Amino acid sequence: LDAGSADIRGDAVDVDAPQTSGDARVDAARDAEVDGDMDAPLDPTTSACDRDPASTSASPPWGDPMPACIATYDVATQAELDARLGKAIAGDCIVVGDGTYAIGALDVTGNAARPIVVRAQHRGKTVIASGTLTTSAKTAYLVLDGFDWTTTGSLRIDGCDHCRLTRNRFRLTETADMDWIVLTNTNHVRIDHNEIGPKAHTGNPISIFGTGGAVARNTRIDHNHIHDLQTGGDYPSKGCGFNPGGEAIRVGVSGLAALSSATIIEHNLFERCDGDPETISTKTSDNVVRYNTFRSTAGSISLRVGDRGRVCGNFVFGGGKACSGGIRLIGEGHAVYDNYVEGVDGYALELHAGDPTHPPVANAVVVFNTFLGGDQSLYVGGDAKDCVIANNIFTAKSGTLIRLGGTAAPPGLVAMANLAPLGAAKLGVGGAPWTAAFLDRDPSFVLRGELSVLGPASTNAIGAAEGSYPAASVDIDGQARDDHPDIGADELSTSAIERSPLTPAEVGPGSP
Ligand SMILES: [Ca+2]
Ligand SMILES: [Ca+2]
Repeated sequence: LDAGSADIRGDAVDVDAPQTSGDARVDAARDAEVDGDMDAPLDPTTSACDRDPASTSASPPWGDPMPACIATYDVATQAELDARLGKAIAGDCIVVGDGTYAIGALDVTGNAARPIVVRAQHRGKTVIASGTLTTSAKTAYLVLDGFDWTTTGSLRIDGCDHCRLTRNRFRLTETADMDWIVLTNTNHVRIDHNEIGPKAHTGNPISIFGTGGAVARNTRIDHNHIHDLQTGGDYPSKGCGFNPGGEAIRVGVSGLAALSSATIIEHNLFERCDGDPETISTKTSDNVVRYNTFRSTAGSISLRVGDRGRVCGNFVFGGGKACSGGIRLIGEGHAVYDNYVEGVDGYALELHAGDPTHPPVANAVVVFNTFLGGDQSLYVGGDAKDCVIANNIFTAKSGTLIRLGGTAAPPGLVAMANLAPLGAAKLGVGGAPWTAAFLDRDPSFVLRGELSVLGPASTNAIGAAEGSYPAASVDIDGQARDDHPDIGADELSTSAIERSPLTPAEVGPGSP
């Protein structure tokens, strides 16, 4: 897809950015963005999980549905493709025949009503076998749909406004460590319904990055199947992957932590993502990680630095894998609710004390989760400040259920109405507030599919929640909590189940 032509800009006035902006819908969208940028971020402790960060004004996700093509062109050779891209204007759909192609600079400008769509004629049979995709600030509303990416290059998406990578397969050819898809200076990019992996070398399949004091914003990463990330490295004594820089998705770097990137990571399936102890690492603010499923993955959801994150409605099945973990929090104002974590090797929940370069967790609200841990379930750092841990279920198979980083309860901790049936484990802490806030009572789970949920006999959990947490208005199933909420991620309800753990058939290029 090497546009490779100097005449893109001069070929048609429609492609020139200022002229394109004459489209009323584009103007409206851009105005809305500017307005959205000026809104204060949502308070994660009071906003429901399905609300987007204030700055992501594109809802529903852009491209659902995709505007119709104004003109459709079939191409079957590299030369035809390059020629057509060289004169692409808003509303063009370019359908690329089976075969092998090269990618390069792609600076084309569509608009909200008339994107430029470059699509494989037969999904997966058009192979991007060489080259590196680059874009510039001129690129807007470009859609790449259905390609099989095997190139040794990468995707350097810079400056795109509303670009979309959809229903592709990414299995890039690696000869060294490399990031695959890197976003810089973008706004409203969507990466959806792709298959990503396997990946054998260190580096991020998806990196939300920034330059010059800015970070890519309002990215939506949804319905992808991300799997089989490398297991190299030498994590001490565990035999599992540990190569810093191998996160499945990395959002920012520490120097960008104060910036709002408002990334939404939702409805993705992660399987065997073993490249880094952090499967997802967010290093910016106002990010949302929701409704994803993680299986047999040697890492955790880590809000590594940055504030006001939301982690809600995720299913994590560690399968006992070494170095699998649940949710780790550092930074201020995070909200964690409606998550189901089971069978992880590390902590199911970690409220981190921070370190010399990362401030400790503060003002986190962790409510209505089910944490079924391995040897240990909950870690609370000594400097964790003013956090709430309420209405959760914690279990550990053995060992100590709770471990403290300090010698006493951290300052300002509000803990209440958690069920912590001990079985063969010890609570690990004593006195206030622990023994009264982590009750050795059986939730009397029943098995529904692979989930341990409440049943009619779950009297210790049903209606036993305390406090008011309006953000957690629906449970892990997407069912509404009633006026007497139940402890844990599940509310016992007869209403329809809206969400379940994801399977490969429900994500990726071939999914509905
Ligand atoms: Ca109830
Ligand atoms: Ca339920």
